[in-house]
Amino acid sequence: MRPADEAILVIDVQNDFCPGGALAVTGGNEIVAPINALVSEYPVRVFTQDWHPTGHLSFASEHPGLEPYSVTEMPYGPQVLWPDHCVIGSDGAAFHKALSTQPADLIIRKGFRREIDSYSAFFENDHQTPTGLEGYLRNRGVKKIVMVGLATDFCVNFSAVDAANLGFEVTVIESLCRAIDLDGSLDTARSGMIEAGVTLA
Ligand code: VGL
Ligand code: ZN
Repeated sequence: MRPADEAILVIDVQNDFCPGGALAVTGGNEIVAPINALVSEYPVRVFTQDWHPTGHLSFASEHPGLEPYSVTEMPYGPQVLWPDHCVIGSDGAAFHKALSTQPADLIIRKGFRREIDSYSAFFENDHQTPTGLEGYLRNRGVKKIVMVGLATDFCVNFSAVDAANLGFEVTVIESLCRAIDLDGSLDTARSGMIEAGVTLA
């Protein structure tokens, strides 16, 4: 078992981000078995779930004339418009069926307000509204966080940068993540994470 101040954060390993899903990430399913094995080594285990109401404003379908994967301006800044995905209660929002979720201490859901997206497990996309995860981890004495999951360049990236800025020591295990890679977004994400002091392993 790893030391008591180390947590693993398993990000958005959900059907819609795996092959066959609404916002499929290539190879998303390949990381499930090795993540299951790694989780058991950590004393603190948190999983996240992207969890949107129908009609979420990150869905291109709510913006007539705009296509999925285009970018629009929201009150909180630029927002990529996605295919409808991870709708609350849908099969797409469920965890991949081979992911062992029983070991999770906490499952945190994000993106549940129609007007604002939340890539990060720590703050919504206004970079101000907290999800509560920071308090949970601090209360449990966590200092170091290892992150795995989907997608490297969106939810993993935003979570890692926020956690580093909050003062946690963060490692992203890239081999246990998969990326969407829109217009070079993976390279941008990698540079941003490195700049924030995240270790890419
Ligand atoms: C994600 C796009 C939209 C992610 C979530 O989990 O990386 N990406 N919602
Ligand atoms: Zn989403």
